[in-house]
Amino acid sequence: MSDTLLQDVTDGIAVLTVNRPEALNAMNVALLQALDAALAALEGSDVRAAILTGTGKAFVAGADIAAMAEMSVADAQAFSVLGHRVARRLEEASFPTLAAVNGFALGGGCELALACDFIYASEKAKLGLPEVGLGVLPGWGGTQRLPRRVGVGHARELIFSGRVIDAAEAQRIGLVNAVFAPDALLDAARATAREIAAKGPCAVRATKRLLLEGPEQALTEANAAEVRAFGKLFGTADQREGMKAFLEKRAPRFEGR
Ligand code: DAK
Repeated sequence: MSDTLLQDVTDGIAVLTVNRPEALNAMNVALLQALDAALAALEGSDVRAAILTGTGKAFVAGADIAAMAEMSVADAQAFSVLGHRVARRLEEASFPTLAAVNGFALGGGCELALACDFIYASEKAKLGLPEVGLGVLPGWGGTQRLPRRVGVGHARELIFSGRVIDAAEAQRIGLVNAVFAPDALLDAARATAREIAAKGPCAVRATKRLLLEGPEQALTEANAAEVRAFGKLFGTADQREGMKAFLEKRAPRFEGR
């Protein structure tokens, strides 16, 4: 783990904290590589939920503009590919990922939050995709994930204007699920992560995949995938334990297999 990315794993919940406050946690290549490696390492571990957050007054204030300013076309493409890979890791992780947006989540920072399964925000959060003001465009999936999250109308307005919105507005349009006092944000994220972690991991994992892949499929195909996934869970110890525990009126002890 690098100094600029802190990691804590407690009781099956990973908290990844971007820790480059002097640059408002702007993402450079080294930081993206550290996040990529950390997320890769969590796969296959017993982690059941992960929280992404930042140190100081920013979640992530975007891709590192100072680093990007000098990039060639080839460098920029490689940077975009790396950012996309990290976003995909958050989105396709075998456990739910939650962005705890503690402050600025701009540009690439907003895009990383959008790649998480859902977003909680502090009352101090500011979110937006201001790239067009820099003469570029959201390069880590923002043009695709923002409309899927908030609808095309809000996405077009935010991306074309580059406007930065506060937490209340972000909640109103469905970009963030809930808003908390700054001191309460991480506790709230952990509490939800604990709720998730207590559920059947095989079921949560299968559900995450259906939710991710379904919108790309025809409804009949997506429903057929749900039927297959539902049946498959009956081959897991989690399903037997979950139902047995209910019938025995006790809490289940899931093993994720
Ligand atoms: N990059 C680098 N440094 C940054 C930064 C960033 N995104 N954001 C802030 N910083 C640095 C500031 O330069 C300053 O450094 P020093 O001057 O102290 O050395 C320090 O963080 C503190 O920032 P401020 O002094 O500006 O703090 P304020 O509270 O006054 O203002 C702010 C906070 C968030 C409003 C302001 O810092 C700001 O506007 N930052 C830029 C936000 C932004 O535009 N973010 C989007 C970045 S563009 C692509 C790949 C990726 C992307 C696009 C294309 N391809 C390759 C296709 C993604 C692009 C982006 O994310």
